[in-house]
Amino acid sequence: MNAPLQRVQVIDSHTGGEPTRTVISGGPDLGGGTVAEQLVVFRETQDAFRRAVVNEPRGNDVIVGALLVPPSDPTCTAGMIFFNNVGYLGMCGHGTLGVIITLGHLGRIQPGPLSLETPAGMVQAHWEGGHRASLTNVPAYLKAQDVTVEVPGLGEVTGDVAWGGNWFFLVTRHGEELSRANIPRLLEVSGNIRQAVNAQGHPEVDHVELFGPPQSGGNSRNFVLCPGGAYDRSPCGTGTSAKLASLATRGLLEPGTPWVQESIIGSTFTASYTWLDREAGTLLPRLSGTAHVCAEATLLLDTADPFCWGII
Ligand code: PYC
Repeated sequence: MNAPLQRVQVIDSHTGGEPTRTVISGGPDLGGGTVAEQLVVFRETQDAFRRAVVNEPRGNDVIVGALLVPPSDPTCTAGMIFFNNVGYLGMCGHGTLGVIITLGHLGRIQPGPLSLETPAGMVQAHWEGGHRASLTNVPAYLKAQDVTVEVPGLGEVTGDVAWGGNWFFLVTRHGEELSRANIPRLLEVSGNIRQAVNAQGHPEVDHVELFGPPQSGGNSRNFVLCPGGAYDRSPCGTGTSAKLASLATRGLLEPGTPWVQESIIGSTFTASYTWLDREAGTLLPRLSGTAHVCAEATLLLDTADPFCWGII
């Protein structure tokens, strides 16, 4: 007799074009504890589930998964573990906005404030009702300013290493045009930059963010290379937070002043910050953006399927 199918209920949303697949039931029991502890169990014992949800044939390289888990802090509405085609994210800004809009769609939250627990820490958020939500991210900071690396085919490239919930290398002077037509070239260039940054003293960096002039009335346009080789269709919440850390530390943006970050496809996040500890250079980024639900689905996991656990 065939083994019964495992049914996994998901809601797909997109935040400024960047997809989030939220697992609302049928996921693994990770045994409780903090969300950081549950991530360890997920990674060590249930990694096949990650692949089954976001990799082909059910998913693709762009989708970020969000597993809802019990929070350890009773004041939190939910815990969230974000994952992608190659692993796990400490935090995800677009994903958090997607989860909030999904929870609203399910009737599990009312407009107003809510707290969410992630492996990188607590996130305070606010659902406006409808499609707009905002969040105060985990603390961001600039780790290393003006790091110069030698990139094969490009020469010397200088950027900042910053944390915004994930690690970023932020580059303003790169000589590339930030347009959709140029995306294949931007993927190649940013991939080469990441390799050079990793090899030259910063193995933690897994996202590369290129900046250019605004094209839709914002302050700046970006292109963000994600860990699994896809580019972020949204302006990247953690990347925008890292950018705020860079601007704030350089004295280029005052606390509370809005910074409108455009993505490579023209979607926007509005961001600002307050200092958490000015001496230590840590700040609290606040981000606001819109997300839309676009599918309710049941994934079927059939262990007789040779690609049940995703194409690696
Ligand atoms: O919005 O933080 C973000 C994010 C990280 C990777 C893709 N999006």
